[in-house]
Amino acid sequence: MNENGGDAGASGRDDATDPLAGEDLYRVLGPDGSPLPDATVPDLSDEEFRAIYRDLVVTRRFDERAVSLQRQGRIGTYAPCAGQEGSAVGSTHALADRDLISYQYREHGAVVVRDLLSEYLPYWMGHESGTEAIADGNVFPLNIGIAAHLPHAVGAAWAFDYRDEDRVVAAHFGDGATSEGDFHEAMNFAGVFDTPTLFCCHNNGWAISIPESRQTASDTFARKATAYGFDGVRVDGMDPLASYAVTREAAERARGGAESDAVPDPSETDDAPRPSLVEFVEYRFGAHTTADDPSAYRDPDDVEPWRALDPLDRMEAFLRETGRIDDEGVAAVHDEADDVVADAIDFAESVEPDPADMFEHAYAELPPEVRRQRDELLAAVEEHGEDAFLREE
Ligand SMILES: Cc1ncc(C[n+]2csc(CCOP(=O)(O)OP(=O)(O)O)c2C)c(N)n1
Ligand SMILES: [Mg+2]
Repeated sequence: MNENGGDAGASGRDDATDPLAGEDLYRVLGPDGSPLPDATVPDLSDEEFRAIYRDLVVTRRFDERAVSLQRQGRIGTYAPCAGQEGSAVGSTHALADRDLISYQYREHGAVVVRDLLSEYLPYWMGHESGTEAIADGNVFPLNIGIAAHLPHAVGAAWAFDYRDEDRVVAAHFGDGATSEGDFHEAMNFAGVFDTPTLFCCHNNGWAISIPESRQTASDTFARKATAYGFDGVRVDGMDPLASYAVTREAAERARGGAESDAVPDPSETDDAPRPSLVEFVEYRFGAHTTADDPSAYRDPDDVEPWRALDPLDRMEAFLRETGRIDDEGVAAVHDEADDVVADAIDFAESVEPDPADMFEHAYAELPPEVRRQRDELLAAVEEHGEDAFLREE
């Protein structure tokens, strides 16, 4: 026991610096980035480990710049992800490029792994092209209507199965989304029809100002899978390697095999394809969105303990400790991240939107009333040019 009454963490660190100490969840790295004594480190090449770190750093840099761009009026409302990069990046590295990602609005790391930052950033500037382009990288447009994407994600997974395509769908959503009917309908359908779906629940403790304790009376979100007849697993979502291992295992199960023994699989039955629920336990360091002030509902001091689990620091420490990166390598990754994000911003700011785009993508054929509105807009642009959009003083 230490002076705070807790046992020292398995990493040798004091529990007081580990908000997940004592939690029953899957971990590879301790808070200080050292592999835990009994952990199985995923069998990846040096390049793959470094690529995970690089994507974490790019995602963090993107996040910092996006918040700054919003403050300058250069993008619209933005949902920061700092603190949650480990789960989005680690889980996406565990998928094949052909696998589909369907996400809420905070898992930007998945888009970074798919190398789609330039294509994606225009979305946050209000350009429809930002959602259209990422579809080419097997990423569904992000979804703000909470949980509404989950039945679609299950439908896509069912279609892959039906067509005998070896593809799975990783559907990301928050703890708050689990209170929506769509979540339950999607989980139920996936369980009954064995769709190759990975339900990735990002439990960051909050749904805007609603704490986890008011979201559910279940002791964990992972447990909810039991009611639908498949497995749920809890993982440290701020540990990129644990997030990788658990997603890898879930993807293999969804494909109808369970080759990896990295994560204990309580079912261990046959090789029938099965969906899974993965609860990534994590924390958002910043505001819900740039329109939110978290000090209205949480004590800023509550955030500090979670910074000890920063996924970037842990991955960097792991790479250093295992001789996979040095000061020079770390500096090079940061320089590259600065450049990648700066290029994405330059690209996004060069997009010249066509106002008529706002009528695209919702309907294959425009209903008469919407067509009339589009024609009116086009006529106004024709007559007044850009001035058609200026408000009269
Ligand atoms: C159907 C629906 N209801 C309410 C909202 C308003 N809303 C936006 S974000 C949010 C909280 C979602 O919390 P969670 O699923 O935990 O995701 P997080 O923001 O924490 O990543 C709510 C209620 C919405 N967008 N859609
Ligand atoms: Mg949440």
